[in-house]
Amino acid sequence: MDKIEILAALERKVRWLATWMVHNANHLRRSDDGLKVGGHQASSASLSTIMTALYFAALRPEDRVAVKPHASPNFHAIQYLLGAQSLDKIENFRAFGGAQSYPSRTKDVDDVDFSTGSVGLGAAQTIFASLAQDYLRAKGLGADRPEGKMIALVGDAEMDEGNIFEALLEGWKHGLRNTWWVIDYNRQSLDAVVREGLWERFEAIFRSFGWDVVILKHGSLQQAAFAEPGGDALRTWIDNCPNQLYSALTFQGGAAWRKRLLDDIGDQGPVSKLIELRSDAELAELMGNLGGHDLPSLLEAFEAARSHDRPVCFIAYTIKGFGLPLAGHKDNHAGLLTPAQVEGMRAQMGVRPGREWEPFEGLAGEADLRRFLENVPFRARAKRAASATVTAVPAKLDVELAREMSTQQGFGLIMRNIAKTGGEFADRVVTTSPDVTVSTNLGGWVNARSVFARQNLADTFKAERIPSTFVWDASPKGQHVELGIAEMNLFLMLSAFGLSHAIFGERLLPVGTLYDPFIERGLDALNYACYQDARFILAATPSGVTLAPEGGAHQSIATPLIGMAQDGLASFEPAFVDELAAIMRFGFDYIQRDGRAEPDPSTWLRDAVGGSIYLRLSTRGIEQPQRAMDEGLAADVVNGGYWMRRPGPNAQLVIVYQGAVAPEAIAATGLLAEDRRDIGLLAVTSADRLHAGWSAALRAREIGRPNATSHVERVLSELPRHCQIVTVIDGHPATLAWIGSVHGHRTRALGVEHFGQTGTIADLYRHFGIDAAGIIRSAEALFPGRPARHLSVV
Ligand SMILES: Cc1ncc(C[n+]2csc(CCOP(=O)(O)OP(=O)(O)O)c2C)c(N)n1
Ligand SMILES: [Mg+2]
Repeated sequence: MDKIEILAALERKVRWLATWMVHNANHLRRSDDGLKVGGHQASSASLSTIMTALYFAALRPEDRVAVKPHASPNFHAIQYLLGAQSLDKIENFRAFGGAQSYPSRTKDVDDVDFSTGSVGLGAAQTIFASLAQDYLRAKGLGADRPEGKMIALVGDAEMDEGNIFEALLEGWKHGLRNTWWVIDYNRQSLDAVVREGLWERFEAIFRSFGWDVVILKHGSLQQAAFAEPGGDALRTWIDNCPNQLYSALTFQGGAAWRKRLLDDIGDQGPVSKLIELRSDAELAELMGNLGGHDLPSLLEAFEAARSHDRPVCFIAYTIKGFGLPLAGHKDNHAGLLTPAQVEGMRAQMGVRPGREWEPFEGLAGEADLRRFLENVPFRARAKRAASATVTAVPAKLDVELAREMSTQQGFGLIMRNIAKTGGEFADRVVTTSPDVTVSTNLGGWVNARSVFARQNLADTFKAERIPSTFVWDASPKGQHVELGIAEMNLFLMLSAFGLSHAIFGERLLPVGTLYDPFIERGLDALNYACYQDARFILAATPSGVTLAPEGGAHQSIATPLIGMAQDGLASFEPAFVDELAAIMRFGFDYIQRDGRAEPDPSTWLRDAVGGSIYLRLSTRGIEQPQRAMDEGLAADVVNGGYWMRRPGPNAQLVIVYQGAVAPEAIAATGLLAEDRRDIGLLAVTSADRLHAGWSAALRAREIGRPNATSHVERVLSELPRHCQIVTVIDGHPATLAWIGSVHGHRTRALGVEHFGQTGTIADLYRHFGIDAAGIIRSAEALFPGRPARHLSVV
């Protein structure tokens, strides 16, 4: 068998296995509960040829692929044939513990490079992965590994996602290399058939961003037919055929093709012979032989693109549902083959009942196929997944404390000091920001470590000796990647750089900054970054209403809840800079952990596993406490909270605060203490971690570990029964409202619930009732009849 014959056999096998996988999941395994999940048989089949050409021939082990989410069945089938996926997993496709419906780095076992599912993100991630590869090369890191291609298999309707265009523009700015996007141009989306002539838009877009564009429209069968007498007429007919009609005729098959072609061009001389020479089946094969289903064309195109490093967009014409009875039908996205149709396909594929999963069932030349599979270049390296050693983090991060300062200021100083201290740790840090580098206080770091670019770019202002606080020299040595404003790109960048250890085998410690409210702009990309276990520190500032007069429109309310709810992200909101230094020290270590250990018995947090870090910071300057940050306090800060003022044995009231409202909480506590001597003040640095530990400990006790206790349970354990709690945050009050449930204390939760009011911080805190007077008012409402004596003071 020659290579093309072998690949053709493998393509049929991939198509069969993918179809059977979905059929098994829907009709056989789940027959008892009647649950039918979307088909994806059509979406998979559309890419079966392209993925066969890639995985079994064109890919090299160093290449990385973002697979179109709905082609997941193909992916698992291919990995199964390559010996990297188990039968058990694909038999349980989409079931608990089985292969995932969309390829997942963290949930699948078969060598997924990028998790996809939310369309648009996988494609864009390849651009930033490519940038990460260039960044490492520029630093001489990982130079012993060959450069890989970062490849995305992209649906044509997926191209509607705006984040794709943001990423293309960013890629262009950074001189993108080694990136291939293969657009699965099946001219169908989920609902319908796409607009005519979309490929021309795609071509123009990619060319304008500096990409090569390769259009794979006609396969080799079609090209041969075009060379026959009458071939020109056929070609013209195909090129002018509307997408809807092509799809409909594909669905109807050979006889319909014949009728339509003869009706339309049958009177045009030799072309009728060209048509008549072919049987219905041959005619259907010819008309379905689009570039994306033609192995020789695909291999040639991929090989040609391997010879240079320019980014390439392949627009590959395909048929959604290729080779399946639902091919081309506009409703086929969630369509499933009926059991009868699967039986028809089984017969066509020569698969005997009970042998559906056997790799070589129904294929001739098993020995050739086996040999071929053993020598597939993609599998040449046994383990494609990489890992990197942990970069040691200094025992303490230095920061000069002023009497009054903000956490954003502290962040800038800590970063600048890391830059100055130097060493391996500082060298592995890479920062990035979507055009808010200066306004989030990264300027000091950038001045010390400079901006990254593959070529040297001088800062003209500096060269012209024009005084400026910031130096924007760029060079391959630079450690700051400056991005355009698109926040989606920030999170994609953190995702790609935050997977450097796992993808390129080199540790990077990415730190990204943005304005807190704009987390919401990039939230899906943040979610996917965490989902694929990328590791980074996110510093979001300013936050809450603390930007005050400047920014009614820049306020963030929901972000503390996002921080709590986002899996894989430990969120912190320190009030003071010494707390921030302790948290960042922990954070740089935490983002490098990948243990699978038991939860920490003192907090019930999964700290050995690690994750990413979110710091919600503020521009509000507040008076700093004069204290030593000893180990005990630092541990409490990292665990999520500590007593700023320990409650007495008869405490009737405890005030709990998180973040920049510390001065208000402290003032209210002081005033209330006149009458309520046992009052306590709890400083919360991470509602997220307190809550996570608490629910983990609850679960542990419920399943028979009676001694499991979390940090917050311990901290609040001394409160007498009758004690009541007022919580306060410059953010949504629900962030801390749960705290009363820990031991059953009545709680009033204060915070911000409305967006966009401008004013000074004092105006706004008063307006939302989170100033000292507001806290006291709420405390008094809990104890009617005992007004605080000094209320008039505030
Ligand atoms: C962000 C996001 N929005 C919506 C969806 C739901 N969805 C899944 S596939 C799809 C259409 C995809 O069409 P296309 O990219 O052309 O792929 P094809 O199905 O043709 O293979 C949609 C809307 C999704 N997965 N992600
Ligand atoms: Mg499509």
